[in-house]
Amino acid sequence: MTTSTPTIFYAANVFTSQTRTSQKNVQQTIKNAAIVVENGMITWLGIESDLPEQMKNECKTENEYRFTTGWLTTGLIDCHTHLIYGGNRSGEFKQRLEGVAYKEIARQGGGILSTVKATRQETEDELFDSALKRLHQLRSEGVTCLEIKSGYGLELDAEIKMLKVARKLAVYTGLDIKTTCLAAHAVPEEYKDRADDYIDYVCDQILPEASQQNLVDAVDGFCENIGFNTKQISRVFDKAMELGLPVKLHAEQLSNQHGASLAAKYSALSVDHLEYLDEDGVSALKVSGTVAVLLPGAFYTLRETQKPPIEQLRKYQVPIAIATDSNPGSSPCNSLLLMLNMACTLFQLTVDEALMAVTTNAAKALGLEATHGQIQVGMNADFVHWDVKEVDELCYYFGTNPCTKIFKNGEPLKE
Ligand code: DI6
Ligand code: FE
Repeated sequence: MTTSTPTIFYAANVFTSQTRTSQKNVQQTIKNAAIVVENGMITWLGIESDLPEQMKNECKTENEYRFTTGWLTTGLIDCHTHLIYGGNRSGEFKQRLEGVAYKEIARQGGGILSTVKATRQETEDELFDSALKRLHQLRSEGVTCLEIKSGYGLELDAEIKMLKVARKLAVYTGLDIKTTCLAAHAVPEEYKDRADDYIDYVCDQILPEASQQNLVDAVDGFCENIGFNTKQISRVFDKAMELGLPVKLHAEQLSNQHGASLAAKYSALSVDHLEYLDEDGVSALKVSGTVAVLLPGAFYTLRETQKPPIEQLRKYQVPIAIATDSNPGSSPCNSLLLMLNMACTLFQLTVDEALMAVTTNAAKALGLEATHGQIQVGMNADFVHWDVKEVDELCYYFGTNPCTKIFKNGEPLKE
């Protein structure tokens, strides 16, 4: 990379998302701040009056941004999405309104499997186009980094197709996208009643090929009585370890299968959903340093009444992230800001917890904590400017988008 002249961001208010610890110099908010960016990275951060004259002089005026009102935060991170899929499931939405349960629809071959059918039929270009629209919605609210899962292919070619689309979206948009292979999402029709054989196929063919083509950054599974049991998931995880890939897990969403404890044994980056997580599971997460990802959109859509064990997660100091779970079944939602509001209102997260949950902790859920999720020296210069008086308003409003400007690696984001 060539050395460029520095860019300086002046902002009336900065929320840094730095993790509060006993050590000094952790500033979560800075008034009258200056941030110096070189080669896409933050090289100086502090109050404007402390900015060395020499740095100020090195910077050309065209390389200066000044925000005299509002708040600057780091780019938001959506650490759990199923953004790529064919069709939609509004028909099932109507069935659910008439009282048919999500699990029942899945058992009748609808649910995930109906999206699998639609996804297999679409071309790479078709999938790219619909996912790009959803990605634009996320981005318009300040998302600069996200995760995208496969899992609606459930056969080698279709899983590879989805993962390729995810890689292409990253190149096309310039956003940071982590891909996750979720081949162990459901048992496809052609393996009906042969879940173990399907797991053989996932381990022997899908994962090695996806990894070989460098299409996958992590491996996920759906541990549930309508998904896979812990024995089957551990076979998938063993394969992931062999391929040198980190793991995550859809765990305790509809029942307690003790998937979180299993995932912790494999030092999972995250376990996600967690409504039915118990204290043993929470303490296992503490030991492994795994992030608990909460998905209020799925909780809301399925009209779940059991909340994730927030108090216990706090007690054990397990980092909490929030994501959209954007998918056509349980969370047809492309708004991370709405998830912030829902996590506060439905799960009683504090505003501070919620903001950390879509920045610092979401970065950790993707293994990106060294470079993403905070405004701090040494981190990527991904910034969002918000037209709000207090940063709390990001959680307070819903159905409102106060984002005015987005910067990726110190550059204004292209439309
Ligand atoms: N849990 C979810 O919420 C998504 N996948 C999963 O394992 C939803 C999948 C879907 O309904 O399409
Ligand atoms: Fe999910």
